[in-house]
Formats: sequence, structure tokens, C-alpha cells
Amino acid sequence: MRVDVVTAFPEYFSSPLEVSLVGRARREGVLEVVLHDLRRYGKGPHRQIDDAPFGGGAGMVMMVEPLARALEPLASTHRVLFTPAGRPLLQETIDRWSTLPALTLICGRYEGVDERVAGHLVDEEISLGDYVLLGGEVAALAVIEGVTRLLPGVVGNPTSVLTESFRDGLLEEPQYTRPAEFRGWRVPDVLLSGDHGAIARWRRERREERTRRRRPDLWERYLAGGGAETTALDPAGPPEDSSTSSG
Ligand code: JF5
Repeated sequence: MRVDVVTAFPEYFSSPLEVSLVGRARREGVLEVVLHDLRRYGKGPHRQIDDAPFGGGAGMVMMVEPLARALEPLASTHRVLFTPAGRPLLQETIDRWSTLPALTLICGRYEGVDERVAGHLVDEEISLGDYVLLGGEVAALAVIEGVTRLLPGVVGNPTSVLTESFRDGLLEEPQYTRPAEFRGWRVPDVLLSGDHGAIARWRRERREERTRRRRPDLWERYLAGGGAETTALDPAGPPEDSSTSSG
């Protein structure tokens, strides 16, 4: 997969693209990232990329022309502009993008981006979350990480299974590793019991409790979708419905 990034700060991406699984995916050729320095397309001797807003007001707005010129060779790719005014980034968004041959990530900056960019030069406007950053660079890196872990061969584990836990609509359960006791802080006894049924029930209960308390929005959707009735409690899956099976 190829990811193009349009940014006024290409050096922002140096280390994050070198280390960890993203770095390895790039070295192995599974992922290609091409950085485009927006300043190269800036106006005049100062390579200007922003200007004062029409109608007045504080701050500066990213100009349409530098972005238009930077995006010209990328017109055949799926182009995403990061802005707090976009639709929220979800796992399903990343799943969808991870199957594309080419994705372009455009990093907004300043107090905004000339609306003609969103209107004529991009396919989607996306927000990383309900907070304001200085630029879209962190959002672009979040997408690169999210997409990379779904590319074939990047994560040893079958990733479809990992993403599945998010798709069933619950937060993850608490996890523990050795030692079983540290400073008197004990790992829950059930996890040491060897009783796989009890462990599966405990995990499901912790996931439900966590989701109900921390994410009432996800909890409502989970209940509306049938809750545990429609998701497998154990790897064998739910029992068959005798009224619809052939036997
Ligand atoms: C930006 C105008 C872009 O702040 C963000 C952002 C927050 N969630 N997702 C993106 O991007 C930088 C600021 C102002 C456009």
C-alpha cells in the first residue's frame, strides 16, 4: 500500500516512520510512505501557504493554491483532509482505507483550511477526535499506524481476529502477566484457576462493566444490537438454533 502525506512539517514524521512495525513494514516494502512538503508549493519568495481570512477574524487560513498544486499528481488516490470539523475516525474507517492501493493524508494547520479544498480537492474530511490540535500530523500518524497493523504479514497474529474484538462493540478486559503478586497487588484469582469457562465469563463481565461505565455510547449500541446473545462467549461459538438448522 502507498500512503502520500501532504504537510508543512515533513520532518515531524521522521522517527515515527522509522521505528516499530511501521518502520519494518516500510523496510519490507509492504508499506510505502511519500512525504510532500507543502512549502514547495507555497506562493512567492517566502513560499507562503496561509493568509488572513476573508470577512475578518483572528488567525490564518491555509490557501487553496499550494494544496491544489501539491494534490494535482494525487488526484487518482483517496484523499483525506484532517480537521476537527470532519466526521469522526472509526475502526471501520481504517478497515476500509487499509484495502486501498493508495491513500493521501492532508494535514490541515493554522485556524483552518480554505473551504474550496474540502469542496473540490478531497474525498473525505475526518477528525481524530473532539479536541483541537496544532495540525493534522498526529491524525495522519494515527491512520498510518492503524492501517499498517492491518496490512498482510505485518502483525504475526491474524489481525482480523484482533480487530474483531472492537467490532463486537465492547472495550477490552483488563490484562495481567507475571508476577502473580507485585507490592501486594494481586492478579485476580480466577485467571490463575485454569477454569477456562470461568475465565471466559469473567472476561466478558469485565468488558461489559468497563463499557457500561466508561462508554455509555458504545454500551447503548451493544444492547441495541442484542448484547452477548449475538457474540460468541467461547471460541466454539453460540449453540445452533434447532428451528433453523437442517438437523
Ligand atoms: C487542524 C484546522 C486542521 O486539530 C486537528 C484535528 C483534531 N482532530 N482531528 C484533527 O487538526 C488540525 C486545526 C485547524 C484544520
